[in-house]
Amino acid sequence: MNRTLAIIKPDGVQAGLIGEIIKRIENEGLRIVAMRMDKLDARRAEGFYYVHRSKPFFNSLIEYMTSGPVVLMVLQGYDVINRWRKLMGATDPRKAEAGTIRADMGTSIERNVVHGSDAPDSAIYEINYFFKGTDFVE
Ligand code: 3AN
Repeated sequence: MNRTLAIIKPDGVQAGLIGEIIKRIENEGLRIVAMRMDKLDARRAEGFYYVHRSKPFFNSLIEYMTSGPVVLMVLQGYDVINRWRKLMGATDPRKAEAGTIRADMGTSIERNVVHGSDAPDSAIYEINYFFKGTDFVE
């Protein structure tokens, strides 16, 4: 699996960080093979974060993820899941390594600017959740 789902979350779009984040993706040598802006409603956000449905932060997470537009992207490249997660940094911006997107731009463990699939099976689920075959360029 050499593809992963990346999301620029509502706080990132709101703060005008789309360009900076895409620049970091391109500088890393990852290719964007599908991309669109979207505004998630609760049903779609809940389905996407299904694995977190019983967590105490679930309702707040859904409220945040539906609070404004997002940028959905499929990234492609060798070892892309790990490379994108390394660019993002740890979930909690305070614990994220210096120079990562979350350390530089995140404001809390919830409002952490970006999403990336964490494993090959979740990448397949997440990519298919938002994109269909004809959305991809080669
Ligand atoms: P990651 O996005 O680093 O893979 P996950 O999958 O554990 O992290 O969490 C999904 C999203 O849920 C995070 N990006 C964040 O917005 C939110 N989140 C995770 N943990 C917490 C928490 N303890 N409190 C509030 N929100 C959280």
